[in-house]
Amino acid sequence: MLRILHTADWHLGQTLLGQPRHEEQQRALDWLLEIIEANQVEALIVAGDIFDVASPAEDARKMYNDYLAKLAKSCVKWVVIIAGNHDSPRMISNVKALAGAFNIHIVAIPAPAEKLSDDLIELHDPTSDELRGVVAAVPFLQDRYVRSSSRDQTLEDKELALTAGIHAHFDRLAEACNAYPKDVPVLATGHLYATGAKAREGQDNIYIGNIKNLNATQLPSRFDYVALGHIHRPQKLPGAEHVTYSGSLIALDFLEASDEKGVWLQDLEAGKSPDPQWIPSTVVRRLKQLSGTSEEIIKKLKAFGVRHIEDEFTPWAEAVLVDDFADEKRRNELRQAAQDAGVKLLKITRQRTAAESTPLAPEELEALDELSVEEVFARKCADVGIPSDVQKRLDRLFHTVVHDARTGKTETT
Ligand SMILES: [Mn+2]
Repeated sequence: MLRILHTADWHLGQTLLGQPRHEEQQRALDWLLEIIEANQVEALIVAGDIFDVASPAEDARKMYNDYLAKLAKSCVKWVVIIAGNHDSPRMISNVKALAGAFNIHIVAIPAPAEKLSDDLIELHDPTSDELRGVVAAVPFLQDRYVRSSSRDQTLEDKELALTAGIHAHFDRLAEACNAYPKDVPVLATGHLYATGAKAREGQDNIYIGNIKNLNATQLPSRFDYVALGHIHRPQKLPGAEHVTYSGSLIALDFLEASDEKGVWLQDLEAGKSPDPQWIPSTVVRRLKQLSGTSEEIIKKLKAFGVRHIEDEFTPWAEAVLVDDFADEKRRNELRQAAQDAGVKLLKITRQRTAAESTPLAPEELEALDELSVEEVFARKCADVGIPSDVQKRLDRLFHTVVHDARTGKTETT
């Protein structure tokens, strides 16, 4: 039996509407260490997105390095870390050799077919050298690693080739694992979007080449457990309950606030269906979007503040004015009410009414700087008259490009 803990999507260095999350992230990592010690975890799996951006700030890098040092001193015998789409493979591998000396294995770029065994992490007991388990580590698979493209391929052909390439990668790893004795548990870890996974609306940049990239029910049976990252909502996949997402460690934005955060604890035995135990995190900052007229929002702010008056972290809110003006007087009233309620108000926006959202006559043209880039793109597409199925794909591609530009990523997915 091998006791593992599965976490992912730390997004160290993330900020929300300009607010740093450093303190919460540090507390969440400390909590994780407490869970590790309390349960005498043997192997920790971190399924990608260690950092929020490819070039994280200095304090986020320090948090990562310091944490690896703490893990090295903990009861954990092995750590396996893979790169997610937010991570710069080179950046998270900076300490690969040093970490490797402490049984912390970082896999950032998938090994080429002829060196596939590099991505099979053998968990040898540090004392007895007994082989206790194997981890097939699959970092975020960029298009170019799994698919050879040709110019005359249609978009559909490319998507199919990509999915086939990703499955082939997992299949090859499982096949290589057949060399190990049958009683050695094997788990896989990856960072991608599996069919059937429920992502919250609007989580951007989740596809590789626009599609759900993995069919969990078709993964090789040699994998006793599959620890995934990428989707921020924790879940077991329907029809393949040994395939799970741990979700992000803290709620990364207002839309994730209603999801519980935590980690999966799992005692792994070869050939036995796993029954991962969910451990909810106790490190929580309450985030809430409050909408209505300014009067309604003020009431909601008070109730929200009272509910969380004892919380470790000041609750954060975003106010969305509906059917009301967003003049300076109302904004000041909202700010004051938030302050009195012990709530930090990060943003005040106003929802456009249906009448305002209809296309404008030329004489009412808005200034370009009043529109978001998404709005400009949507209107341009509407002008051109693009079929709806093509539009969906275009939207995804556009969001990927905008997201990468905003997060400073140079490699698009
Ligand atoms: Mn992520």
